[in-house]
Amino acid sequence: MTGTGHATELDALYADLAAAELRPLWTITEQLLTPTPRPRAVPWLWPAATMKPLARRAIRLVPVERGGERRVLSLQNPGLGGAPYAVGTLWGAIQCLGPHETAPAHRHSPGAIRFVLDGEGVWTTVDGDACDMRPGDLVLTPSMNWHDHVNGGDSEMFWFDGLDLPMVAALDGVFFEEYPGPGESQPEPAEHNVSERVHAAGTRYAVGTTAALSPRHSPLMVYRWTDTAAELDRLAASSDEPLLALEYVDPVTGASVLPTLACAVHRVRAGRRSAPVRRAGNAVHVVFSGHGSSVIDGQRFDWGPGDMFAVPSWAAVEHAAAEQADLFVLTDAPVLRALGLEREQVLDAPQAVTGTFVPHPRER
Ligand code: 1HN
Repeated sequence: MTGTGHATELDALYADLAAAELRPLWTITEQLLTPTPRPRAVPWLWPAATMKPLARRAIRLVPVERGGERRVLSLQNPGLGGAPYAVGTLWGAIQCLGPHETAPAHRHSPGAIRFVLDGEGVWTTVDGDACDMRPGDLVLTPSMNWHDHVNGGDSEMFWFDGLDLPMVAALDGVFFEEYPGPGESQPEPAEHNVSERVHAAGTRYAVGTTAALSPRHSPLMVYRWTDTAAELDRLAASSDEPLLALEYVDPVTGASVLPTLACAVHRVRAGRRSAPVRRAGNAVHVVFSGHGSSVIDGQRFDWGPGDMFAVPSWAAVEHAAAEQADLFVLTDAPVLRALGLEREQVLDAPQAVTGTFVPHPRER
């Protein structure tokens, strides 16, 4: 009798708690305090063979205009319940501009990076500095810097966009403004690539992923692939590691390129396999060159140039390539480091492969 009375009273308590918008922790402790991170985002790969034909159709059918602002196809991780994010903390996308198109100038509190995939003729003007974009270049558009993209050439251009938008949105810190003009884009300056002329002599690369922290962004807005490749070659000459990791850094402070985002290139050496590692924090990888495969939490992902893949927090990841491969890697590492949340675990044996990722059907 007491039992039933107690049960009835307990049911009433839960009903009254719910009605009062109160939630008892003891019923949800295990889902909140997981032993290790349990990201909702899943390991996923978006093949270039799927994305590029769709981007070309969008070039044909959808003009770039004020309001829509950009022709951008976001990587929408199927684990995130319809949020247009590659992983919980990072926006990733393919952006394209057709010949002689312009994407209008605007600025916003989320910071962004561009990693150029292919084409030629586009420059991004960042607070008045026109930065020419060529394949393999990294271009920064930091928080609240005006930016527009101008295709002054006759070819299509494709690049990867990475933003800290999900983090800024989670902090309820999103601000956005259209460029007040005159005109929809910033005036083209007589001289391009000014930040490069001033800052490109400094040290722009750091080995590994241990850049300093800074609340400021790098004053250098463009990191050239020719310089990145030369630095990778130098590193390769003095290291026997299967994976060479180079982080792009602020040439003045040695910090990550943006306060919220770290950018790196990982070169997987021909015929080598990297050690499996787990890291707290999310990552998006963009294949710049080479073919290979990555094992992410036991699943094999085969990749080639232009493919993009998501590595959610604490997923075990290792890369292998028959030929030399260069991967551009975007992470939220500076935020985790700033908050003392950085963690890494190197596994001592290669993962058992339990399946192979099959992407959605390709365009024909
Ligand atoms: C943005 O401003 C750009 O300027 C690209 O190219 C992608 C994704 C979300 C919000 C703003 C750009 C974006 C974006």
